[in-house]
Amino acid sequence: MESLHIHETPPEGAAADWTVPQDWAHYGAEDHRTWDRLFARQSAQLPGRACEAYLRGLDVLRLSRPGIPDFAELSERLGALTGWSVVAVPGLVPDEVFFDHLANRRFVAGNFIRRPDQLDYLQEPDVFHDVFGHVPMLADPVYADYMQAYGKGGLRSLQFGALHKLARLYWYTVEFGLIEETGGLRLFGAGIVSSHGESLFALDDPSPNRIAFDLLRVMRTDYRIDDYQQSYFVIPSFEALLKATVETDFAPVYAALETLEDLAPDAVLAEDRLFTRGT
Ligand code: HBI
Ligand code: FE
Repeated sequence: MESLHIHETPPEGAAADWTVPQDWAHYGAEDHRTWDRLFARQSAQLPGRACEAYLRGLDVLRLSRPGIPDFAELSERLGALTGWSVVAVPGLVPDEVFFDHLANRRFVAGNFIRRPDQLDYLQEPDVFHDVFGHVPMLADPVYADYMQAYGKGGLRSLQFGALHKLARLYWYTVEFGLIEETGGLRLFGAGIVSSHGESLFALDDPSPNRIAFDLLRVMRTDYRIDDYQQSYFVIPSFEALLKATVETDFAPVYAALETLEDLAPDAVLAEDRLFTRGT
């Protein structure tokens, strides 16, 4: 496994935009078996936990077919729904490359899968995290718009030197977001839905805070990348999330953030609207 460093130039065999051929034929039987094991385990526990849009995406993209999906086939189905395509990359790509792909409705997905001994945690996003975790949501038109808006915002944030603030928005929504539905809180963050333990912990465990989403609050809040989250943010709808991103002029938001101190992942403020206060 290569370390979690981001190369300055595209690795051997990658294009200038860091994409590589998925080369679906290169996967071995063990790779497909790992996908099937992860898929079976997660899809058994997501009904009643994942949000409606996620479950719909899983269904309409026919991701339950055995084996690692072929990105070309997947992109045809996804493209017809929301104009998004799935392109293969060898691992984490530099932020500005990542944002440019999102801004052009291309989702970058790792072309490798974790080893059987890494079933429960790996550092870099592999094809299971990216395709099982992120792609079903891209079949939802409103979320598809949000992801493109995020990419465009990311490119703009580079001019303000505010990437790390905007990365928190990605972290607390796209990776670890919760949404309020009639049946209760539901998962939509890819990091949660693709995780065996966290897809239970994020909804059931009393220890994390569950706080109503607020753009500035999220962009002030630091996060940890190596453990379950200490706080989850809850959006009322994807329309609200899209609105908060496309209708906001981020210049004053970045200016305001300069005057507000960062918050620890487990912080709770008096003005927070809490669904649950963590233990
Ligand atoms: N690269 N391949 C890949 N996948 C990601 O999710 C990703 C990335 N580079 C940067 C990144 N995510 C985050 O820093 C975003 O917040 C920008
Ligand atoms: Fe991810």
